[in-house]
Amino acid sequence: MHPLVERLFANDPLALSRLMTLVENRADDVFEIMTQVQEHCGHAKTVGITGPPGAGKSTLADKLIGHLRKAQRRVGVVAIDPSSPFSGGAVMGDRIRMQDHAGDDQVFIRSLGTRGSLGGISRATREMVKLYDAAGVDEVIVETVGVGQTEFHIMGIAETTVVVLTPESGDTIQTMKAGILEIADIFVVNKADREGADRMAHELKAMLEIAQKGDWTIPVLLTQARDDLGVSELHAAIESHRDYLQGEGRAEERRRQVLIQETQEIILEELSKKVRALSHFQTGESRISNPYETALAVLEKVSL
Ligand SMILES: Nc1nc2c(ncn2[C@@H]2O[C@H](COP(=O)(O)OP(=O)(O)O)[C@@H](O)[C@H]2O)c(=O)[nH]1
Ligand SMILES: [Mg+2]
Repeated sequence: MHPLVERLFANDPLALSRLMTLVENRADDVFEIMTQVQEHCGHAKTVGITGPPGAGKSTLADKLIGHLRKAQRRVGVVAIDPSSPFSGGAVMGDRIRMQDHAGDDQVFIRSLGTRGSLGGISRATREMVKLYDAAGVDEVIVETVGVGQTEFHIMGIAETTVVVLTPESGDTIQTMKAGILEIADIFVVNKADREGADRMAHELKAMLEIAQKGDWTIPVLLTQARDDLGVSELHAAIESHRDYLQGEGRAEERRRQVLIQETQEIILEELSKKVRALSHFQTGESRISNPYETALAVLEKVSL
């Protein structure tokens, strides 16, 4: 077994951290590591928190962690930060906003910079969640910034996706109608201390009436994350959504879909590694006259 995986299973937090770094850097031994880690997964619950920058996602996550800790749950956070190309400086703000739990050895927070392809980010995020899971974490929160691109990929990673908006998000909703409806299991209008929160919630509810998503009624909650108002209701809504997923084979069907998606991601990333290893044209050594012919030559070598 990979020595770090052995230490992970022996509850070594330093091993967890080192494995996270290997995953983030897409190290060569990730494939081997994850093959071993996979056997120990399946326990952790996952929540995705997404929405525009500044909506209060990290503040909300921080308060949610507080509620989960009261329920004796071990918590891991993956904060995906597209503004940060390197992990070192990523989500300093988030670290500050989650510092309520800085001294708690049952709370882990990791950031993931988003250089590389969306597919790669999706796989790396999934793998970080699995590392937490195998390390005995009960609840994994995945925070992603954005409306319409990267957050799309927490679909299939998070069982429950919370979309956080604010009273000022009117334009966001207009431009992304279909997109957010597709990903949201729960809506939160945060900063409800500000004017227009009720109107925003009404607008969302009106939209949801037109586009009902199966037999799960998407709740629209008002929160004031900074003051921990409405967060226990959010926690309860997440629990309800989990109960809903358990019903009528939905969890089973979801697992099946996720496994297919994951397998495709792994194949694509491994293939593209092979292609890169085979292709010296990237270094400018060879002259390409016909890109289709060159591509075919490379593909023929890969498909051995
Ligand atoms: N007025 C108000 N501000 C809030 C509330 N929740 C968070 N904030 C502030 O909004 C800013 C952005 O919060 P943050 O959690 O970093 O947002 P993120 O970018 O979505 O993660 C911070 O200054 C928070 O203190 C709230 O309920 N009301
Ligand atoms: Mg944040």
